[in-house]
Amino acid sequence: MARKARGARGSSLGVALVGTGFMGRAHANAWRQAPCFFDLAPRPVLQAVAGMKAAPTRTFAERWEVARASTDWKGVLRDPKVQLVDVLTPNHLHAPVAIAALKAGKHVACEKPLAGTLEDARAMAVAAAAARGRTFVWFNYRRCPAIGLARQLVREGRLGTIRQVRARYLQDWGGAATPMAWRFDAKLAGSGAHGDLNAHLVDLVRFTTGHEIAEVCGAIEATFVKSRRAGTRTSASTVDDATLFLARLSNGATASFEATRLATGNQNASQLELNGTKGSVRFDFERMNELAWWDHTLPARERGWSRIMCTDASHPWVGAYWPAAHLIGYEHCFTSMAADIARALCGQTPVLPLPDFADAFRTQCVLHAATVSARERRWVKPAEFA
Ligand code: SOE
Repeated sequence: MARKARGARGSSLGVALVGTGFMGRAHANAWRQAPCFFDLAPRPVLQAVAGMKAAPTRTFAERWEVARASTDWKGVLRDPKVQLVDVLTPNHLHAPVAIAALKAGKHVACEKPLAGTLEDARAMAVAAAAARGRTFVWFNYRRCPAIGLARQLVREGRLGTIRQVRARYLQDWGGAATPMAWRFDAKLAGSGAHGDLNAHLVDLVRFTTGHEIAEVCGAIEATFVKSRRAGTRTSASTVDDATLFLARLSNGATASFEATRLATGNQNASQLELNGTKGSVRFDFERMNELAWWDHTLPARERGWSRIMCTDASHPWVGAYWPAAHLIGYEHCFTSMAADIARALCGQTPVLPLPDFADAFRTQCVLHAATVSARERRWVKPAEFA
């Protein structure tokens, strides 16, 4: 049953960040920018940030104008000025922080993947179902205008029936030269490229096509770099560098997924292609302002790929930013998401649907099914784990 959002206090939405790394900066920027570009009442206000070490957390708070810095995230959850807790920690801490925040009556926005493991993700989904607060998961690429347009075209029937989907997320992390970090430790991250990058792809396929992933097969995972420099020592790198799998969608379409951190020559190539009976679309994050569109209903002599600049005010979120063809970037996806979360919390409809813990748990079941498929070499239905 849908629960009514509790909204925010007065005219501001107090936000606490838990985490100060790359995502800490991306989110601090988003919460600050959102009310500048979008008409938001209540306005998000950064009330607190919790980090591991006092001095860098204080520096973070000064730079991003956060009211209070703390090394005690539990204390931050007790702060009455905080209505929403934004969880930006390594993956193994998503569950304890998010569940405690929900129990404290807060709304929670959590970085993707929902968790490092299926068990943690399930506990988060269960806690969310019982909580008064709303939940959100930062699948930020849903908020690329080109992805939004792809979803709209699919829903308007312009692609006809989706028959094939190709999803690839290719990064190059520099192989063994890259030192040890939490993202290479299975105890902290859960998985490597799979949870980090396939999580985005699975979410994007579900979001754009509107179909669930019914079955997974043919999965393969590989760890090529098995140890990394950690200061003067070496440490075992225990996550996958690449994971690939095949799938069948709930409408019978076929899909392929590939996530890798070792694709030399590719930096942040998150790519999606949907082929339907009436048309196709292609997206590549490295050219994020564009959507390629093939209209198969045209006479054969007129068919060809067209490049749509998704920078018109008629494209999702774009009207809030710059005039046509004045490009937007990575950070705008986060800003648009912060604005949509603020809207959702005061009972307004976000521009396009936001993922919550229940939704992200379905994505986590697909990731888990792929891991089981790779390890047991068999077809697996994600619904088995739901
Ligand atoms: C690193 O692989 C990373 O920052 C991911 O964690 C993000 O989710 C992705 O958007 C960009 O790459």
